[in-house]
Amino acid sequence: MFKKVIVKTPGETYVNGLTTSDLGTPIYEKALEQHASYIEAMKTCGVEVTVLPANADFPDSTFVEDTAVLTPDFAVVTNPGAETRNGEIIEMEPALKNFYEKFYRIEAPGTLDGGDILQIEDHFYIGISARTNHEGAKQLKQILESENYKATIVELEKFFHLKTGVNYIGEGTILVAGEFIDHADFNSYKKIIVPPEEEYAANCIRVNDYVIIPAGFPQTKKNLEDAGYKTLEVDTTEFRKLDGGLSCLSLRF
Ligand code: CIR
Repeated sequence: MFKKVIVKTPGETYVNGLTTSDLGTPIYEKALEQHASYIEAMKTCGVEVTVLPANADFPDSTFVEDTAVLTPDFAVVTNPGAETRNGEIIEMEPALKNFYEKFYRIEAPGTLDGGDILQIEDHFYIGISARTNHEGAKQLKQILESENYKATIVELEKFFHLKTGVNYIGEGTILVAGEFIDHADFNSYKKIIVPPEEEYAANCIRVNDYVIIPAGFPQTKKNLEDAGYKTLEVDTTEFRKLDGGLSCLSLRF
């Protein structure tokens, strides 16, 4: 069960954020509307939402997931791999101090984005990507193992972040796409396969009784509902334009 989430309002510089997509420039007003719908969906799931104010100095800072890895007992402040995003942690750490006493930090030369960290019960999977390097992954693995969690490092081939392609939706089940469908590290889990034309929908989040899914992916919605999950759709077109998905927009704990 999650009780709380932290989100951050997109700033007016959001439209200048990083992207690898060719989907065009986000429309700021629409991003604000979609962000508000995301907060409403979270409230429907029964969590208390802390909304941090926008910071126009960091265009990508609405993607708060990348700044921390949270467990019930401690927080790990990451060291985000994109230079223009690295300073986002300076604002996040004081915000987390309202909820946590015990902190760890990923230190340079280690880099790590929260989007590369997938928790499945007491087992964390740490993706090596363009943002998370081996040193950052090694540091996080050591922290987690010292706290009695399991940790496995996973090399990414194509996906942007680990959770771009694989997410845990509870009951021993993962939602999985592309290179992770037959990946040895995930073979022990039940799988709901996301078809190639809906690959973006692999980034769904289970929040208490619901799976929040991006709007416009009917096959994945059906597959989830057929498997017994209750879904809530949120429109994310303006976040997708900057490589962002549903998980990126919150820290859940
Ligand atoms: C970036 O390139 O960092 C942002 N435009 C997107 C971050 C997405 N975050 C995530 O998947 N956790």
